Amino acid sequence: METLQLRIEEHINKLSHFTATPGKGTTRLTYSKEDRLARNYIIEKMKEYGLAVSEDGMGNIFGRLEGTLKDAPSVLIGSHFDSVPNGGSYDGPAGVVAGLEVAALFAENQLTPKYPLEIIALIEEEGARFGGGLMGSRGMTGLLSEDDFKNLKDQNGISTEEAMVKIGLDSSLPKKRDPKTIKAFLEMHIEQGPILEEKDIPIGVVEAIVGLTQFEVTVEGQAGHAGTTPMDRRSDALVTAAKMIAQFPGLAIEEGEGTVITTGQLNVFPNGANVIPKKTVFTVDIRSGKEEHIENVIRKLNELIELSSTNGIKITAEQQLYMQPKAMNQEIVALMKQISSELETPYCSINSGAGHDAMVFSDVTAVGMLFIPSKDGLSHCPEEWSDAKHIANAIQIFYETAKKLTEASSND
Ligand code: HGY
Ligand code: MN
Ligand code: MN
Repeated sequence: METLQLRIEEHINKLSHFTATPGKGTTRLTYSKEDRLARNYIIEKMKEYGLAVSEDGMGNIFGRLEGTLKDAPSVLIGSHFDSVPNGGSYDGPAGVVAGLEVAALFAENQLTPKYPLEIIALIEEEGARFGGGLMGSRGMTGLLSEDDFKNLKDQNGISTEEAMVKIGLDSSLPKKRDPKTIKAFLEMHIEQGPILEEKDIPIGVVEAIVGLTQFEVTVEGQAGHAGTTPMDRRSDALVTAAKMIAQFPGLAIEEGEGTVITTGQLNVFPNGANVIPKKTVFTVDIRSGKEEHIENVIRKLNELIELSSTNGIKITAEQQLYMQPKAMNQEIVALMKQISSELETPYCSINSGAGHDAMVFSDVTAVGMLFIPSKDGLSHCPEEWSDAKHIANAIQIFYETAKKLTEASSND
């Protein structure tokens, strides 16, 4: 197997060890000790590949290859390196590895870019620790303000800044980045669905990313004794939540056109087998290719909240994230399709049902995204797997794309 694929497998394998749940998938929460171990590895590789390393005030990692043009905007290539709980080894890290290996190819071929090349490893894309998600890119583009960042706390009440200090990060560093310093952002990601594998096509050129919103809903009732409280005298927060959640799939199916809705998190308080639940907190994740469908489902969710707030039950909903559907930059899409053809790598156009940092950066710069096949279409689970040869395909396409976008030339 060629050395590039071996290096890719080595990177993925090494990063997959930095997990809080060994043997049960990747659990790498932002600013955890597993974050620190993965960060050390990424920084070590950036330095090995000749990049100048820096971190910003949220802990995003940048590996920079200086360009010959003074004060020129950079071409960024990368993805995130946090994970969902018990997730896979490729969601995020595959894109960071792709960036690292493009930098390695620049070094191997002694290329000097006119526009700087920056490899980027982003934090808290999944939102598994602080909620919402896309935190690293939203902080860089100003979509997440300094105050909002500081006010974020995890489920144990630990703030972002406290957690950063614990792993030696400096939250006083700048967070928002001047959009004029970015020329383009390229992200490679696993498809996380079945399309490319079923079509047996190694590369998906992403045309658009669905819009998405996330809510945290809190249902408050009255705790009580499971044995002595008559059924007609209860304000049961879990029964109310369950009745609401059972109706969510119908809202998305009614909306149609690929609209989806998911409750991934549900916490019960005080969570005693013989205690009527006083409070439940659950998440609602709504996505669609068209914004009108998202807005319709939000309206129906609010109507359901209204209807369910009876018999001593109080319900509040906090919107943690709202992103409109985003189209990728058509010039970069066309360039990557042309390069794929020149490299004789089959490709197809594809849309993303998953959210990505690329959708945030598309507000401020030209963005391009490539997908590679996911085995059995699985992701966000330990079974997640992609072939190193597919990652190598994407690296070759990004390498040629980055050469053009940075106007690199060989200095031999
Ligand atoms: O939820 C998503 O679409 C992504 O995995 N953060
Ligand atoms: Mn993910
Ligand atoms: Mn991801």
